[in-house]
Amino acid sequence: RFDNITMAPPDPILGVSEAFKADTSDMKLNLGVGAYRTEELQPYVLKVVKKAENLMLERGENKEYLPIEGLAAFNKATAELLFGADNPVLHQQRVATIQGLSGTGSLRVAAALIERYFPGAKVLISSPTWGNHKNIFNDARVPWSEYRYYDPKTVGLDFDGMIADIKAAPDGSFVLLHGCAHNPTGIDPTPEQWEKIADVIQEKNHIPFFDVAYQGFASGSLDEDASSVRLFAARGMELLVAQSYSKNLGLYAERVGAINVLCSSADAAVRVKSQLKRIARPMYSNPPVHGARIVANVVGNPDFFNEWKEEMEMMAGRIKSVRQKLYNNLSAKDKSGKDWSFILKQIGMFSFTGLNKAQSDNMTDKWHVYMTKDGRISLAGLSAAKCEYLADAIIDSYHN
Ligand code: PLP
Ligand code: TYF
Repeated sequence: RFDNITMAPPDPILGVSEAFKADTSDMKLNLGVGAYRTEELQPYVLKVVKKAENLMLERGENKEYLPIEGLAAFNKATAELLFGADNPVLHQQRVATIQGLSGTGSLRVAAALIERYFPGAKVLISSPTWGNHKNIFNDARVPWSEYRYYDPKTVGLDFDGMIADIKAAPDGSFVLLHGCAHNPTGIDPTPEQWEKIADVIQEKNHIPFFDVAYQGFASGSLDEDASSVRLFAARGMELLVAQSYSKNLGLYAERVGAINVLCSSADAAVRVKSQLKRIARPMYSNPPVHGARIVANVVGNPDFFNEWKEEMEMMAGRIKSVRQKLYNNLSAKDKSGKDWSFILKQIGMFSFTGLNKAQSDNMTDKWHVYMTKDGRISLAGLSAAKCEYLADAIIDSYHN
């Protein structure tokens, strides 16, 4: 009976926010969850989102159910943002797109598709990766294994290890790739490395599976951040993409995202879409409308679209500026001669500091800096005013 159910462990990322709330220190700083904060460390609703919502309210749109595949205008907009509106794969109607419950829900539906139509196929995931990836594939009963990604010696990419592990996997595996701004390391392959990754995946008949949770947030440019996916698509490969609007439009709680399956023909795309709908129906029937309408309105209106891009650049720019400021403080204050330049090489919301678990515990226990125990800090939760304090905390934790 229910009495026999044991306690589940807390989420290693979202659990950090719970611990932060309970801390009464004035110095406390939440660098756990990847959520954008203003310089005042407050949550931020994009101005363009408020404008779109006002417009929606004025229009008095209804709350009828969406179809299983979601809002048509959203699905069109999201595939165009990802592939580029003039990409031949769209004109050829080779992409099956359905709206999903943000990045997580989209990954889960894609995982169910793999489980159903590729029985026994393995998903290769990077080591390390976003903590929820393993949960998603475990729950979908999709076997997975890890490929090398992070090299602690260089605090950079273990490119040779990555390639070797992708080569060693059984032919026809799925390779989960972070489209841009790898979570948690902030380390992305270079364009030349992406080409080599595509070579090996093609050679091995693997299927790339992109998780795109930060489009526009890494470089500040939507197109540049989609270049990895577009490079694979241009090679004529089939691929899967899960998209999220949590970060780039700040729609975290609205749960808006999409599953895209690039197929080899328009006919296959129609069939795949019918099966995606079949998977979604008994899971949640149909997705929520509000966030999808916001995306469709923002992308569909040139003024709004430009405003969105400006706000994304502003957010990405603020993160870059605290990244630089943190580096400056670390370099100036640390007398050990340690090279901190890896911090500047990382991109996106996060920085992988290289702090181990005991050092990360020191950050929290002594300095009230909340972060995940793998040494990741969310720079989106850091203000310019707190950079010096954070540098002191990191240096103290490193050398103790
Ligand atoms: N994938 C990665 C790599 C992430 O960092 C996140 C978190 O933002 C997600 C997927 C999905 O998040 P959400 O379900 O909020 O879209
Ligand atoms: O890695 C992060 O911080 C974000 C947010 O279960 C997040 O991706 C974290 C945990 C989670 C869902 C989202």
